[in-house]
Amino acid sequence: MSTDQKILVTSALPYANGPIHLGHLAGAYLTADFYVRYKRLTGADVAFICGSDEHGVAITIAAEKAGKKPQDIVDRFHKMNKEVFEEFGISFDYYGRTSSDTHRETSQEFFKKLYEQGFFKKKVEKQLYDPKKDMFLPDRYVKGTCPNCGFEEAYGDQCENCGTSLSPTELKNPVSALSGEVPELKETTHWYMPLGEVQPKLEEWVDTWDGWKANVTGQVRSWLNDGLSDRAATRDLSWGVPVPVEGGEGKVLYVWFDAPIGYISATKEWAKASGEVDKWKDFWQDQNTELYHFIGKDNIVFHCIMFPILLMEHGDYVLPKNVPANEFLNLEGKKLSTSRGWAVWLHEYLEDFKPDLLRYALGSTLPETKDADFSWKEFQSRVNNELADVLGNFVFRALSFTDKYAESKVPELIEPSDLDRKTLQLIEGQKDKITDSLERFRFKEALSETMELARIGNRYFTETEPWKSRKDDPVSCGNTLNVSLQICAALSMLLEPFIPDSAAEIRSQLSLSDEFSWSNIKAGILPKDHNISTGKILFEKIEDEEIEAQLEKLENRAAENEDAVDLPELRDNIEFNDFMKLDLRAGKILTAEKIEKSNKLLKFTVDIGVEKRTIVSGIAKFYKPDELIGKQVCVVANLAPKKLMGVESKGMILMAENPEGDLRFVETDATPGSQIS
Ligand code: B3M
Ligand code: ZN
Repeated sequence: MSTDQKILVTSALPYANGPIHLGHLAGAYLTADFYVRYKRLTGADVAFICGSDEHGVAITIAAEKAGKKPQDIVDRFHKMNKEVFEEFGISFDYYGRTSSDTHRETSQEFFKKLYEQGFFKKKVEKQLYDPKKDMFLPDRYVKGTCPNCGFEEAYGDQCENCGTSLSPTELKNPVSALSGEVPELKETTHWYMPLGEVQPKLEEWVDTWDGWKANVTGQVRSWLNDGLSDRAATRDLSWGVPVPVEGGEGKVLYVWFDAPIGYISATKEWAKASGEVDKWKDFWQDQNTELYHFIGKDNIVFHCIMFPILLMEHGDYVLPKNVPANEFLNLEGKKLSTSRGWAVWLHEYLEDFKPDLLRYALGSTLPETKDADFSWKEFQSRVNNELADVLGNFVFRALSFTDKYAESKVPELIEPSDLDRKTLQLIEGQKDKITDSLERFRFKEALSETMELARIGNRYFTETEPWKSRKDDPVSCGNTLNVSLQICAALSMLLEPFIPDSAAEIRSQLSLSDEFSWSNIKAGILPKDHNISTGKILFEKIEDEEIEAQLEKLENRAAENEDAVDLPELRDNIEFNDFMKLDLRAGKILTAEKIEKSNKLLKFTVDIGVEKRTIVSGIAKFYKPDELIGKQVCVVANLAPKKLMGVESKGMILMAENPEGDLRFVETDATPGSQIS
């Protein structure tokens, strides 16, 4: 049943820095899976590619917060996210990761080719720098006010409020996300993508777009109207794909340069794993391939402007045929927020409910053209009033009636009435509507037209009253069962893209094979005398208590997070010998004074028994010098000396950081000089 049509579908590579939640699903994964499952049934040759985005500041910041190495973070969440997608039935053909060798090679090759073609502009520019942390502050290492919409929590690479992609220096009132300090400017060299120069070429392509969603074209047109500017393709960071050209030492590719190339590297790995090493080329380099990127709206600029420019400049690859981006999903009327605990995590959902229930409920509330809201009450009513009362009820009625009164066989259709015939025609009528909606990426509509067929079946069954005709008009009763069962059979296939487990269950109750194609779906799937099995309840109703428990879980977590107790995770174990290398001593502060020209540093003389030490500490924000004299503190006595604002500091006074970010002394009443162990 294979056609020549090659379709490459990608879903945004989620950062491997946290678990998957409902917002992710509604943005880039569920609709892609609907589409892919449908396309596979049409016989198209489909590759559905995704994977973990394991680079960028989103990862290093998460690692720093957790007191772990970036590799540990990405290993953990790559595994977890891959598994949860699988459990939820997102049918990727391959789930890669951007820390793989193939990816490093592919993205370096890509960069080098553009470099050799003279695409990049090398520039020495001043960039934001955190002197306290001794590092540049690319992307999310800086927060500030968006110059475009005034949102105060914008990141250095993008404003999540209005979607604009930004450079750190464009932010108003920038602060370092690491230290909270106002950054300095320092010179550094980078390779820039001259997006403005290639804008005319991009515009030519944008003009050919056909059938793209208004929310996508609208955003893109507005950026093009503002004019594109140069964007750095490299960063001063140590985590990422090393810049493979001279002068690139110590620098890595910008995460939004390498991540989309991750789609290509994952396709390569998939081809290799399938034993046909070159198969990836059929998908990326054959101009007849249809490439679709499924993403959330915050990724539009990268998939519709930046990555296409890179693909065009490289020249060997196809461009996307469509980017059906979704808007945002809210939760119970509020913006989803992982840090505030306002989210439903997919792995937690799966502990309580089956995948299909959420696939249906979320599929019915997709933020396709505007932001949408998920609520647990609506989830319950979709499951109870639609899945259970309409679909489940209809299939159960048709099958159990056949089981009881027609020896579990499909009765022959004999001289069907007008209503019988019209109802049979509606199967194909609905199928055409569903197909049309799917082709136009209108998934909510496609799903509701599918459920409409179950409604049609239910109404028809009620109207023809087989429980009456059974006694006085057995032929008409047989026709009712035939038509109803044909609807069930069509539903068991039409539902496959949306709720695959339930669709398979209906097919199994109807003794239908799982091997079928979209073109098989028609009015008379079941031949007369086809044996069916006993109808079983497809969907249990969800009780109010179950929904209240979910709401309570959500509220409780939000309340816990309200005080922002953002405690770092425990660090990895160390050996006792490593601990013994520390020389910790009890000390007593003898003098304390401010260091001029610094609003952070205090200079102390500390008696540590064996000697008196000068120690500089960055706690001026939290204490006045006078209140510190006589304080008995803990000191790291063998820390290598370091000069701070011209003063040599010999040792460190131990401080504990409160969740609010205040520093507090670790005090002791031991005699100065006592060893702490
Ligand atoms: N990881 C951003 C995000 O999760 C990013 C997507 C990459 S797609 C190539 O929003
Ligand atoms: Zn903004």
